[in-house]
Amino acid sequence: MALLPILRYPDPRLHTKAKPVAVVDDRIRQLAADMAETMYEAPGIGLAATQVNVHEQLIVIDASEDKSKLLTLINPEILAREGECEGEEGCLSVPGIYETVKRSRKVRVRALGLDGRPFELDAEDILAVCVQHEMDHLQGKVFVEYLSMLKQNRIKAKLAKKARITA
Ligand code: GNR
Ligand code: NI
Repeated sequence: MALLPILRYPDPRLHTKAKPVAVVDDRIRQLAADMAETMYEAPGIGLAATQVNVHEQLIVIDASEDKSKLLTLINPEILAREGECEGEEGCLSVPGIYETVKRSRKVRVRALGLDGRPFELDAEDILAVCVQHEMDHLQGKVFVEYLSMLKQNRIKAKLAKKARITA
């Protein structure tokens, strides 16, 4: 097990489009375990491989209250969407920033599990939001890109200032 460093916005590597995982092997299972450890330690409710600078389609999510429902989604695809919702989002790659984003309220997702077999997941509310947020990461998209340019520039300035203080 290992904690992995998380890329911080506006790192250009966060805009890399992830490739599908070709084979679900021990390398992928090790990466998923390290990502889960990193997510729980952060703490966060999801983590995409993009955020740890691995550009393959792998995400881990645990949106449960008691952190007992770890989900690993490999090569996820959205099969159906229903409804709309707006909620505040945060991101481990954009620390301290919380902004409202519009998402589908329900999604049906197909993915491969750690055993390499396909499964389907019906997600709603926070779990559905998290799946969409993580799948955006795999496409190279960070949630702040839904905001106005003005807001994006303010966020960049705020993070740059904070980085100067912590450095
Ligand atoms: O920990 C996280 N919380 C969160 C809250 C609202 C909407 C999305 C998220 S995902 C985020 C972890 C993260 O950055 N995943 O990419
Ligand atoms: Ni994120």
